[in-house]
This record gives sequence, structure tokens and C-alpha cells, in this order.
Amino acid sequence: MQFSTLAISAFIGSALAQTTTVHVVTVGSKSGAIAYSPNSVTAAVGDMVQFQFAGGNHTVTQSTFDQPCQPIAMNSNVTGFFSGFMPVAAGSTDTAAYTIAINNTTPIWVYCSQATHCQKGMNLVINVNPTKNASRTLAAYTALAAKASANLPGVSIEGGVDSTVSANSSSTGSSSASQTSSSASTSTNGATNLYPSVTLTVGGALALFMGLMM
Ligand SMILES: [Cu+2]
Repeated sequence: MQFSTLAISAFIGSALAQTTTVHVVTVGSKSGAIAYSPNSVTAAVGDMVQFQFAGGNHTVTQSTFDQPCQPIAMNSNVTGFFSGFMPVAAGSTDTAAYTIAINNTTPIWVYCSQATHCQKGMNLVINVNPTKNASRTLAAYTALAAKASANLPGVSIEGGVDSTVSANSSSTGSSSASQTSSSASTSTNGATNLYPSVTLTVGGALALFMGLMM
């Protein structure tokens, strides 16, 4: 049993032998929700967060904590990530997704830059850390957002990978998303460009294969 595991790992390579945890966040809804669900995610280094656009026309935009409705690049030297506007056609069966990789556990603040969605509370945090900074909660971020005089999109789409999730794919833990385009680019605060999401499929297949072997 152990020999088989080692042999497979040596054959396929240690990178693919690792399992990747994907945290799925639903963006909007068919009924018009102006929300991320869930709106707080705890993700470890090496995990991925996949935003799945369920309805409406929303974005995923990284900001600083202090300026909730402005791209992080406006207020820091971090490039950040921006999904672009992701309109969902009525009756669409495929779900567009935008996936980022988590490279550290520094809190990542996210807002939707559509219309006044940021001010209306379409906000999200990854790895909120109130024990390190008690004032930096999602509620505090949302309170700042409500007072923002403008809601600004990113300048260019970057920092994540686009894909399409078919209707029958699992919504928890793994993804069979097929790669349709890539906007991977420069480093961001805690999240960078990704490898093609096909690696997730390979990882799943390997896990299944190893399960059969043992
Ligand atoms: Cu929105």
C-alpha cells in the first residue's frame, strides 16, 4: 500500500499529489441578490477561492480595508485582483467563475464595483483577523463602504483565472472547471496568478486513483 503511494507520487510528481482546497463563493443570484455568499472566507496558504457568478452583473475587486470601494492599486503599491464585470445571461446554464490563489493569510478585502453595490454592502473578506486588529472586521469594512462617495472598478482585469463551471459540477471542495481564458498576471496582496484550473481536475483524478490503489 505504502509502496504504491510512493510509486505514484514519484511517477506523477509531488506537485500534483497535493490536494487543493477550493472555497466557493456565490456572487449575486438569479433573483437579484447584491451579495457574496458566504461573505467571509477562511483560507489557508495554497487554497483557492473561486467566485461563481450566479446572476446579475457583478465584479470581484480587491481594495484596502480603509478605502472599500476603490481598487487596492489606488491606495497601495499592490496590484490586486479584479474580475471585470461578469454579466450572467438569463437562462444561462454554465456559470462563469473567477479563481484566485491564496499566498498568505493577510486579510483580503473585496467589493463589487457595479453601480452602488459596494456601498450597499456587497463586500467580502478573506482571512479576517480580529485578534490581530480588532477594528478590522467585515462589519467595519461594510460601514466604511456605505459612506464611500464613489464606487470604482479596477483598471484592468487581473490577478485571477477565468473559467466556466458546468451546471453539474460540485460546488464544494473541488472543481471541474474547464479553462476558457486566462488573465493571470502580476502579484497581488495575498493572491496571484494561477495555474490553469485543469490541475484541479488532475488532482481529483489522482485522489480517486490513489483511493482505488489503497
Ligand atoms: Cu455587484
